[in-house]
Amino acid sequence: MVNYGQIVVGAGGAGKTSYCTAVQHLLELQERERVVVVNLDPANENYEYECALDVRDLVCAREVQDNFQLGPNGSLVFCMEYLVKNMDWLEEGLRALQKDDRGDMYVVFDCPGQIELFATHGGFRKVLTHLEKTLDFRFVCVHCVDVHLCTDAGNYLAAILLSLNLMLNLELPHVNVLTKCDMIAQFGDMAMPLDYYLEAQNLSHFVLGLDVAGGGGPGGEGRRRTKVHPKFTRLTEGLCDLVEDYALVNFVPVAIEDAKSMQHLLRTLDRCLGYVQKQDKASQKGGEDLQSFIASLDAALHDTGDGTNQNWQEHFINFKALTTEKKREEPKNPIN
Ligand SMILES: Nc1nc2c(ncn2[C@@H]2O[C@H](COP(=O)(O)OP(=O)(O)OP(=O)(O)O)[C@@H](O)[C@H]2O)c(=O)[nH]1
Ligand SMILES: [Mg+2]
Repeated sequence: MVNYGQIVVGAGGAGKTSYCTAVQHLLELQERERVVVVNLDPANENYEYECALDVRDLVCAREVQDNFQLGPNGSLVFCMEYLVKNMDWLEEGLRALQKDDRGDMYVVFDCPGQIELFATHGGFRKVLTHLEKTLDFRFVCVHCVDVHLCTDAGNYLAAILLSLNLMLNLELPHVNVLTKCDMIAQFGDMAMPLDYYLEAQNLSHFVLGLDVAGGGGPGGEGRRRTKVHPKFTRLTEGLCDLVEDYALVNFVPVAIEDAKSMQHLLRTLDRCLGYVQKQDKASQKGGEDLQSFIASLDAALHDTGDGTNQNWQEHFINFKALTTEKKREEPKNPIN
């Protein structure tokens, strides 16, 4: 039996917890085999998903902070090291979940936003290796990046470098996700079309043509050429070349309320995990409705080709307009 796991990481506030809620919702709608969400963030006190296993039952960041007089970051490092020492707790918890149901498990792991825990700290990789060995897990890393970072060339390059760092440290199949793409309509005219940011190619011209030292605001206003030291320019050029030469980084756009973008991402993750959905559940009661639901999502992906050559920017702008329209239509004080 193989178990499948999404390791959802990303900087603080990138949208990891919201993504976990959305993915649980969509996968349950699709009646996918035994989807569970596990909270691995010892500081996570607000989540809307149904949590099957919570690391805070083992170690809680708030208590660590109070008991050991540590700051918020130090307490998270402590919690991670505590988890590494007690990885049997996680293994047993997952094993217990497995016993409830005989099928394969599909687990979404909601991780802390302190990205150093994954980018430089080696402990988490040990936990993953342990689960791979004992519970036959196949993992994929879902790296969430707030789309807002695209409004600043320097931040965008930093996100790409962080992605490479995570690939090196976690050694997992890796998918970068641009989150909150419904917000791009609010950024006005971005310096480049969304597709450019998704592909992460031909970077030098963009990054060096703009203010790499920061200051570029949404919509491009405030962007300016600043005089930077030639050494800094060469370093930036070198980093851009590195990213382009290896072509390891690209992004998948997502807005959690947009089923089409979520389905597109899930298809990508399925390919990385080697996941094939069993048909038996779907063919039971309600199977036809379910199949047509999935088919309609897939059809939406395929309406302009293979689902990857779409104009996502336009799609998200239309999506935003549609949801705003819908909200306006809803009565402010509904009378029951
Ligand atoms: N518009 C929009 N907002 C989103 C989306 N995804 C997340 N958000 C918002 O982004 C904010 C942060 O989301 P979280 O899910 O808490 O982010 P996180 O990465 O788990 O944050 P930490 O756990 O604190 O690191 C929340 O206000 C969410 O409502 C999205 O697709 N669209
Ligand atoms: Mg979170």
